[in-house]
Amino acid sequence: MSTTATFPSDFFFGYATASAQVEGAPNADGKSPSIWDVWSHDPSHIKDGKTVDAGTGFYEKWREDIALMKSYGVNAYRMSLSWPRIVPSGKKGGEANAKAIAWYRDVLLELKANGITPFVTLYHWDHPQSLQEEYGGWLSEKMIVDFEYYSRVCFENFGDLVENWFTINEPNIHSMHGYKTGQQAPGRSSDRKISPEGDSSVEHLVVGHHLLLAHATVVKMYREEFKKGNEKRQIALVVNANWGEPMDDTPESILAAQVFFDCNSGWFSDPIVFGDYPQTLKDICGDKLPQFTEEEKKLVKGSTDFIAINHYTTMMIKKRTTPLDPSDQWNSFVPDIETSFFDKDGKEIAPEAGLIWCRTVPWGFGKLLDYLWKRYQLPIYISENGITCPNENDIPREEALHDDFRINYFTTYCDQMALKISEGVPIKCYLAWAFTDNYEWQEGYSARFGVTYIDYEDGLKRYPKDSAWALKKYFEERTAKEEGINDEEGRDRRCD
Ligand code: PNW
Repeated sequence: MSTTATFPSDFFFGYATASAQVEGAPNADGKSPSIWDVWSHDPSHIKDGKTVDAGTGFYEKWREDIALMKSYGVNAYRMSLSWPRIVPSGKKGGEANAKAIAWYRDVLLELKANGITPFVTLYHWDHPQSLQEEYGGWLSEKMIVDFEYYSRVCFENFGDLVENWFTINEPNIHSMHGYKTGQQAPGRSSDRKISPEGDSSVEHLVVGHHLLLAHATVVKMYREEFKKGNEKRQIALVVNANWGEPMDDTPESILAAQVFFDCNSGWFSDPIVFGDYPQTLKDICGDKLPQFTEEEKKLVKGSTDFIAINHYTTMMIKKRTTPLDPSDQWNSFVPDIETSFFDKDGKEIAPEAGLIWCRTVPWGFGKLLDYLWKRYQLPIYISENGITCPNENDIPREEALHDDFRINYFTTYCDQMALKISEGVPIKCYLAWAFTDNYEWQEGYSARFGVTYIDYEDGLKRYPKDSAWALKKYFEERTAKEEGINDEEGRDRRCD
């Protein structure tokens, strides 16, 4: 056994995607429309004016994709299930769609046959449009009952093939962009240029509250009825966690950075570990923030088996001194803090990438990992991490395949993770975003996060980027082999 290896032999390495972003086939086999199917059909909502209809064609190309994934040396894959595919009516008691269930089972069996462990998200932002129309989606607590039913259908039909479940992806981003900034489906906002309906002062808080209760309700059901003493079966909430570094060492900046964490990530990760919202969030939101009853606190507290985070970037934080730009997605929630990619001396902390909100700041990832471990004392799973390269969508394919910018991002971020593991932080899993380029929500297909290039002009053909091979080599060189097994077999066994 290698003694210098950084990652233990049971470490999970792989890629992530989400149903709405890759599957395509919006009407196949009895699927009903999701909020993204409907919302993306208004071209004014999407940067390149394109709909989610095609995705990457995963619904057809899944077998080819799993073979490609396998060639990238992974032992894990994170995917999500489509609620409108599995329960087309969306509703409690609604018929479970046998064709959709059979399709997902085929995918899961193919993963298993290739030694790839599935991590399955129940909800990655694509609920049935009918629930949005009937009662406003997550604005209503009726959604909790319907989500519990849909989740039960999933546990009953896939429970034998899946041990690692995620309930909901990034409730913080979904609440903010779906119901405050209005940049993502269902696109509600107070800004009447964007949305005919919505109240940005409160809806995201109500939605967040219902998402937390829905998550906790499903975790309780899973633990009571489906875990069945099998310690390998686990379930968690996926929280988006960027790092906010104080601009300087003044108490104002240190407090501002704490407020940044509490109001973005702590909003969800505090309740599921400690049973209540962070005090800073309560102070800032006042009576707009719903309160948990004593019973709800008990339900929510401890409702995650580990800390799952999607981490993308780091920003410098200080108390606000300039007028607020209402379109600023981070600052609009917490008006009295300012975020920046420039330090106190005006120096850029990292060069621009392909999208304005994400830059390569690996040291911030290290600080976040320390902070999460200190605060929550639970194992950590990285459920997404990735970047777009500058101009990636504007250059010819041949050039885009040489994505050194992304290789630098992945390897420097993984080095931070390795360092923290060596210091004793229990990090168990690294799932990079994304396996392929895909539908990047309000950016359409114009932002490419994949380690696989998709040629949208030519039959959705797949081309591995250099980063796919670089990350494969990175983990091959640093992962311990199982004792008593030679190298090649050791890697195979690791996937069982
Ligand atoms: C995540 N931010 O969203 C989602 O889980 C994915 O579906 C998405 O494709 C991916 O990250 C890339 O965007 C995020 O502003 C949206 O920091 C916004 C942010 C982070 C993640």
